[in-house]
Amino acid sequence: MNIAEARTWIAQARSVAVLTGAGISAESGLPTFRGPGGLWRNFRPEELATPEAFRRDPQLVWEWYDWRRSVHAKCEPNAGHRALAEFEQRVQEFLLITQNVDSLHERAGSRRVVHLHGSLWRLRCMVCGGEEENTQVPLDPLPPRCACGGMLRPDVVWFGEPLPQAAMERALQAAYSADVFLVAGTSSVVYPAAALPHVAKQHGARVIEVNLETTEMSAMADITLRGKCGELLPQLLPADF
Ligand code: BV8
Ligand code: ZN
Repeated sequence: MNIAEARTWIAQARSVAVLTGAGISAESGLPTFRGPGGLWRNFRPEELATPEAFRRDPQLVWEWYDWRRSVHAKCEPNAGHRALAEFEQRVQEFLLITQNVDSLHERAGSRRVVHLHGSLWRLRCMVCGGEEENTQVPLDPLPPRCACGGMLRPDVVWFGEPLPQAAMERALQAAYSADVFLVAGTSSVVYPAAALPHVAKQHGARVIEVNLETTEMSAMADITLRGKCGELLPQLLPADF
């Protein structure tokens, strides 16, 4: 496993972009989507994280999100999150792009973070569109209500919904200009996020993957590092100036 070569590429890079998925939060105790523990009351995320499911049974979908918020509230960032926060300090041009809806990257100290799929801690009104940060656990009442009386939804991107335009734009710009594109802790099955390393490679980036297992994009990566984010990411840090 060529960690030394990956570390050299990163040390020589002017611009580094990172895409993370649920795997980077696994060591903090958060279940991933498609791994063990990803089910809730035997529902798969694809069955609940949709506008149709919310329209059909907002109470059920809200119970799932309320449960996830309660689990997230007890979790701490891990060494993988902290290593990426360090990257931001040591790499000239750096952007962290995450599919995760948790706030562990920010709590680890990352500032330049793009959330492609929204946030568990932000709610949006179905009537007036108003958005609010809300960290109340458990939520009461459930479903939560807006001051205008409308029902609030989680401000996350459900399957079949477009990603936030500004977030996707920033992520694409970073993919175009990256010398190194690092993909950590994602199964790379969800689009358009999973397209980002391909875009980076087309624009000349070297692609490094960190994952426990082989994924949909392992074959296109220049280096694949098999192991835990919490153990491998700290080993990829460029030396402190
Ligand atoms: C859109 C937010 C269009 C909500 C999420 C057929 C083919 C291709 C695409 C499609 C298709 N049919 C439909 C689509 C499009 C669809 C899609 O990609 N579906 C997939 C399932 C096939 N995409 C969409 O619908 C997107 N929208 O396309 O809109 C459009 C355009 C204009 C106008 C209208 C519409 C929206 C996608 C966003 C969906 N929302 N989440 C919520 O969280 O509740 S997706 C969900 O999956 C999460 O965001 C998650 O981040 C994401 C990806 O999952 P991962 O993060 O990768 O997690 P996973 O469990 O899968 O994998 C974990 C990995 O970590 C594993 O590889 C594991 O080995 C590894 N790991 C575990 N532990 C560790 C580790 N690695 C290292 N260390 C460890 N310790
Ligand atoms: Zn409202």
